[in-house]
Amino acid sequence: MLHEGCEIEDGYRRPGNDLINGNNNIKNSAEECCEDCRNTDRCVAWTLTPKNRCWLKHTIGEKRAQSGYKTGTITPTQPPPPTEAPPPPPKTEPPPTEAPPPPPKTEPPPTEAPPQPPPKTESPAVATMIPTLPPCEFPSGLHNVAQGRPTAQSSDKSKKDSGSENAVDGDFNTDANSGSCSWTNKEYQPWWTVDLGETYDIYEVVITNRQDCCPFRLKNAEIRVGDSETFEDNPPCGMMILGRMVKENPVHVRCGCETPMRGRYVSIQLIDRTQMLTLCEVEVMVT
Ligand SMILES: [Ca+2]
Repeated sequence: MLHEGCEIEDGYRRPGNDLINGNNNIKNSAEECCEDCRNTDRCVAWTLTPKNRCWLKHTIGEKRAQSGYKTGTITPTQPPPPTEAPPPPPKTEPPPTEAPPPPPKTEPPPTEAPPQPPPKTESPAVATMIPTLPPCEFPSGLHNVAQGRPTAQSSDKSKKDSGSENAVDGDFNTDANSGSCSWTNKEYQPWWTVDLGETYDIYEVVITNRQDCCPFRLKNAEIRVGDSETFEDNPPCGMMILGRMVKENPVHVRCGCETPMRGRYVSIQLIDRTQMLTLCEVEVMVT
């Protein structure tokens, strides 16, 4: 049923992991945006910007007041009952009044396939469930254009040499107390941005993470690239920095392989977390 379960929260937006980039998903109303979310697999929340950009999310972030924005979460509809249930066997005792709902399924049931005959030759490796990026050959001549450019961040950690400019000072020292790393206070969804001065074809962002302590604090970092000074309006570059990525140093986040992302502004933000954001060096690799 149209718009069922679409409760609109006017004057709010909702961060969260993007499923659909709103810059490429214009909707004329909050109802349409919500309906789009309901019709999109894995979508659990949506936000419509004042420019009618409909962002679909696969995680539900904390609601934040912002005028002109509309947001909502999706009320899951009950799965339809089986079309033809077999008649219950006669029982003397009455059936239970309400059966517990079935547990939510994250994956569709496997389709029935006939049993495979034993392979005659060596079978190929079984695909792993861990998402991995296919190999990528970047064009030659990639170079960093972030060094020395103007930066900003959500806050400067007090009593530390913590300025946002430390992340583009060309010093790759990984000790956060060395004065070579940007460092915010512990806060909800801290962010850092750099203005590259002009629009570039961006292939990769390389982050030198702190190594003196706590590299895991970079977990759930989302990078965005685009021409909007309001970084949240720019599309995400690659995947969020998750699990094992924070153990690597530097952390490479691919924005595009054959097709780069274009943008003047690059941002890094911790999503759905209250944490400090520390960046010892950020390189933005362009052709
Ligand atoms: Ca540095």
